[in-house]
Amino acid sequence: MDLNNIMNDLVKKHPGEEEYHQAVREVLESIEHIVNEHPEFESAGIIDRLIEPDRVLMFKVPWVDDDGKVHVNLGYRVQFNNAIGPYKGGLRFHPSVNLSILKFLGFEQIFKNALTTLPMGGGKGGSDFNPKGKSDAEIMRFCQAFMLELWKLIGPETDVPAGDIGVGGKEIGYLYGMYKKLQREHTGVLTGKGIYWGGSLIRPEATGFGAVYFTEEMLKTKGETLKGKSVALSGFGNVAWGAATKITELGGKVVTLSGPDGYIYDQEGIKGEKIEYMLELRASNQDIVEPYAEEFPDAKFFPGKRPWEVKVDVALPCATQNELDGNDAKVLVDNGCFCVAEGANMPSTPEAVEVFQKNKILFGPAKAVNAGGVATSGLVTQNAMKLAWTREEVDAKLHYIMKSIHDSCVRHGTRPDGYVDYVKGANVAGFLKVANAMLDQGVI
Ligand code: NDP
Ligand code: 2IT
Repeated sequence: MDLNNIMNDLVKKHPGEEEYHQAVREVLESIEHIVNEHPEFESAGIIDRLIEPDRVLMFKVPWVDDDGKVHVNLGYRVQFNNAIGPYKGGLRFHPSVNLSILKFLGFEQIFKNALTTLPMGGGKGGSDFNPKGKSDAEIMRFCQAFMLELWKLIGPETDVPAGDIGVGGKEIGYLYGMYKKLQREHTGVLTGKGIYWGGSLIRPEATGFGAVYFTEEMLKTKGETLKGKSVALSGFGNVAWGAATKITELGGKVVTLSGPDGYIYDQEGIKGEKIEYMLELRASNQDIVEPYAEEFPDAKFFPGKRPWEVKVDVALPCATQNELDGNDAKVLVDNGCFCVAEGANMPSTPEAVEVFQKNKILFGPAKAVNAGGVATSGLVTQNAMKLAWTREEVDAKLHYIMKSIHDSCVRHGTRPDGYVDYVKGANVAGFLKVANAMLDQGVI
């Protein structure tokens, strides 16, 4: 396999789609040796077929605001690969959304979903709609208009969307309501639903909880636990909230959270009512974390800065892609941070990953660390009996899946000197499963 040729071709075909190129390069770099050992992958064109999505669907979403003004946003669904199951992946509503971002997320989702051990393919979708500052009625009208196009493309055995940045339980509710009206049936076509109408307990917490379970497994390999450790978190959304809850429960101390406006440092620890306050911040749709420092005067707000300058033992980036660069990584390592786990998708730049791995600290990549969210969704869609599992049952299954993902990473990523390259481990384990399924199914 000629990595440079493949990448040059991809860049030529899709110029400017940098996040997409970044995600593909990272995977190909770590599976190159496997592909070279398997001539059957080469002759079946597995790599060429894997790096292009099956299809990209794009549509306009016209909607009317509270003042009667008409707006037009772009809507997308990228159905990337369904070798091992129906396309599955979240919807992101954020002004930065474009094809490059959705293709990177859809591509990552293929391997993440394969790692969960459940039969789910990879996809992603969303819109450049900005929920910030919108009324509930506007969000509802937007979701309804979005679903008016999306419903033709999805189905419980075809493609099962869920939430991501800007899409939580509220938006899933509006989207599902419209789907049900158009399709005239209740089906498991979306995950992240409300608990009274088919949703699962623990799903809102699952990504954050799973990320912390994975972190604990990594720490265990060094004879460590989270107890007494200081932790820097970024973001203040769904994933950051779940992670803060579980870290605190396990005896760790979360000292930062962040938003696009800057970060909060709270040396007393972000716990109890302070974690619940994060939900209020998100619900306010204001897009800022500064009010935290007004509510809790022990905390300090650092405008325009990122939390990676704080001295901590463990860091969990939980906001968005490329939010932690090479310099941030150096500062973290110099300050004694020895474990980084990616709650968000691709939050570390390639330079940052290099710094972590060169310094041989524990580094867990997103597709392994944050797979608990989609895994919990997958469990529920499998639960065709429509039984409602208890909190404990879902949590135990989630815990088990995160441990088995960690085992796969160790199996495929341990270097001769004993250092575990979790990036390689996750990529190889996910790739092998998908590539073998594609081989079995012929050229389609
Ligand atoms: P939320 O919308 O609940 O929160 C996202 C957080 O990131 C918010 O604090 C948001 O602030 C912040 N953010 C978004 N863009 C930027 C930016 N450009 N700069 C700084 N901060 C930013 O989303 P989630 O918590 O669900 O998602 C967080 C990350 O986790 C994403 O990378 C997502 O893909 C990933 N993830 C989510 C899963 C899930 O189940 N929800 C599962 C696996 C991964 P604001 O929105 O105000 O800009
Ligand atoms: O990035 C992700 O894994 C998600 N946003 C969750 C996807 C899902 O289908 O639950």
